[in-house]
Formats: sequence, C-alpha cells, structure tokens
Amino acid sequence: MTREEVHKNILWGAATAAYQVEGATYCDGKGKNSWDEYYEKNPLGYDGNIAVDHYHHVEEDLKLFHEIGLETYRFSVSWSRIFPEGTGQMNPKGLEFYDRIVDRLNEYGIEPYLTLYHWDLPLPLLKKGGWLNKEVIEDFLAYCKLLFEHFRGRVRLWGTINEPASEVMEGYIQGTHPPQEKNNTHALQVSHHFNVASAAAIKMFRDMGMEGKIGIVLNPMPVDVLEDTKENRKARDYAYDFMSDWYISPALTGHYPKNMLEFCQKTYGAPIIDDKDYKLMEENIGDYLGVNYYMRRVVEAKDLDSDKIEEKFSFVRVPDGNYTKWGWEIYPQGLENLLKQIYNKYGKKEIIISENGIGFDDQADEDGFFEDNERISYLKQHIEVVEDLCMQGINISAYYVWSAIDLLSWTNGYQKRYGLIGVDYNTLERSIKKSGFWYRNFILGEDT
Ligand code: GCO
Repeated sequence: MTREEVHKNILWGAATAAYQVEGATYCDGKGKNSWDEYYEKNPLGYDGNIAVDHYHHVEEDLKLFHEIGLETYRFSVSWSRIFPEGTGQMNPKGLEFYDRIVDRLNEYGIEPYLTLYHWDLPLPLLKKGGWLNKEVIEDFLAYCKLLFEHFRGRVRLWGTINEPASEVMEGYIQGTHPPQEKNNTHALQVSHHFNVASAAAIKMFRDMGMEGKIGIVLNPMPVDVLEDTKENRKARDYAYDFMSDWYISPALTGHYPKNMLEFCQKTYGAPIIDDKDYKLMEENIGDYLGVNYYMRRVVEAKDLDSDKIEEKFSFVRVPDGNYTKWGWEIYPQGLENLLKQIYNKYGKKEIIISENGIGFDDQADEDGFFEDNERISYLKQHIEVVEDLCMQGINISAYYVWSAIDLLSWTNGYQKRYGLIGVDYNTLERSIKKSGFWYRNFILGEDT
C-alpha cells in the first residue's frame, strides 16, 4: 500500500480518560471512587475534583475535537457515575452525561471509542477487596451489560480494561497508585482477574450480538540492553516478560508465558487460575489489541537470582538518549520493535494505537497560544513509524493521540501537559495548540 492509501485506512483520533478530565467529583449523583480517596489520603497539592471540568464543558470540548478534525475520540466512562456504589442502584444522570458525549460525537461523524474501565474503581468495591476479590468481576460485568444495552448501535468501538499492567505495577507492587499495596502475590492475582474480567466482557459483548469491535488496551514496552552481555539479555527477557508479555500473551492466546507463570506460581503462589478461566480466556480473544505506546525501557542485570522479579533487572538511561523532564525516553523506533516482536511471536493481529503522546510542561505565550513544536515533532516521528509499519503489512486500524485536551497526570499533576488542546488552569479557558492545528491538517492529508 502507498502512504496515501495507508493514511486513508487509519482512523485518526485522540483520547482522554474520565477521571483525568471530568472533575465534578460529586456532581449529579456520582459516587466516590478509588482515586477520590487516593488524593484525600495523599496530599500531593492537586487532585481530580476539577481536573479540566470536562463535565461542565463537554459541549465546548466536543466542538473543539470536531474543529481539529478528529475522526474518532476515545474516552472512558466513570463507573461510579453509573453505579455510585459500584453495583445496585443505577444513576440516570450519570448515563445522561455519556449520552451527550456519544450522541454529539455521532452528530459530528466522530467515531466514539468507549473504554469501560480506566482505573477509577467505585470505592465500595475497593473496600470489599477491589480487583483482588473475584466477585468484583461480576460487578464489572453488570456494569458492562448496562452500557452495552444502553449504547448498542451508537458505540461500535469498545475497550475493556485500560493498562492492567499500570494498575498492577503501580497499585500492587510500587504502591504509588490505589490501593498502594506492595504485594507481588496480590499483584499477580489482580493481573489474572483483569484478564478474566476482560474475556468475560468480550464474551458478553458477542453473546449479546453487539455490532463493532471490542478488545483490551495494554501498555507494553519494548526492552533493550545497553551492553550486550548474557546476563543483560536474561534481565531484558525477564523485564519484557514481566512488564509486557505477561499481558500480551493472555490477550492474544488466553494463556500466560509458560516460564514466567511457573516462576510466579512457585515463588508467589499466584496467580491461582481456575480451569474455567483458561476456557473463557482462550475462547474470547479480542477483535483487536489496544497498544498504548510511549517509550521503550533499557535494562541491565541486577540480581538475577532474586525471587522478586523486579529485582532481577534495573532501568538504565541511554547516555545520548532524548528524555523528557519526567524521564520518558523519546524513541519512536521502539514502536516498530515492539509491534514486530508481537507479530513475530503471535502472528498478524489488528492493532489499535489507543494512546501515543508525550507530556511536556508547555508554556502559553502572551496571547495564550501554545506553540508546542516538541509535541508536533514527537507525533510526526511516531506517526511516520505507524504508517511505515502499515506499508509493511502490520494492521494498525486506528491511532489516538494522548491526549485530546490537557488533563490530570495521575501522579504528575497538571504541569505535565499532553493535550492537542490547551487549558488555562486558572480560567479553564480552552485553546487549540499548534499541535492541534498541525494534527487537523495532517488528518486532512495536507502536507505538514
Ligand atoms: C500520566 C500518564 C497517563 C496515562 C494514561 C494511561 O502522565 O498520568 O501518562 O496520562 O498515560 O492515563 O492510559
């Protein structure tokens, strides 16, 4: 295919997540969730109570998404707006908010892409064990069923669980996200419950005869070594298995990487897997694999004999690497390496780049205009890789810039901006950044 044909085949969009944009923490019946409590318990100097107040600016924001020419928009639904207690009584005002989003997007001809779960677990469910408690899977399915029934025919692109690896690593190993545990056994069991929940939602979607596509959204990272030694290559394989393939393998085959599973079950006694789980996961592979790509990881061997996986390797900086102030390496080649590694191991699969973008501390000029040239450069480099890969036969059907609009960075607050649309956090005034105009022209196929 030519680059022009590839460009036309890909749906070009941008993404956000409920908790990172909506604010309106307790408006119109929304219940408390895990992140509301997290920011109360961890005084970081910022929280999600206002975010960018998308809840009260939704019409304006969707109009701006239309103005920058998005062909599709990925957003997530806040479970605790729909079921304030996580289960039981549904909150009609919560559903109305998402009706406004979905119906306006369809009026604009912008394909809605609805993520069912993007980390904001209703607090009562966290209090009964969260994702460690297998009962929460049933609660999740009741929530999914309601949304499938309600949006049938109006939403044709669905994501089940966003970045399970992030919630597992940060929430159960590093303790930097809710529920702030440091327990590898719990981490591994939660990772399994995410896979069961996703497969069960996919099964329900198909049993209900829903139109469109559904899949899980992962954030796999390619892993390289600086010095090519036997020990470093072993550390690399552990790191890739632990951070990436542990999630890719069940998503694409219904089974975990064999060596890592044996090691985990021997060392941590987890995950405990019921036989029916395997059947469910094998029989309900997603229609696509969502890939959130930001960066690669570079590692060296640490303590290869440690019984803690994360102590077998340590992250290293590339001496002449290009890093943001938050230490994220800008490395577009990593996207090619990652997708080819996935294709080589699992064969051809539809891929959606469900997030790709970069956080900078953008500064507006005296007229309030964000001349975010670095973001344009980052997007250009990564989109070029996306189009090149499609020309080589890799099936990428859609691409989403993270993020459509500036938003709350979970543990970096508001200084770290990702948006194509800027927000003045004092006035909540919106303005299209230079990258937003660039992306519009790019989508139109105008030489940029
Ligand atoms: C941040 C992160 C997030 C995630 C996104 C994952 O800075 O907080 O980059 O924005 O990328 O929520 O799906």
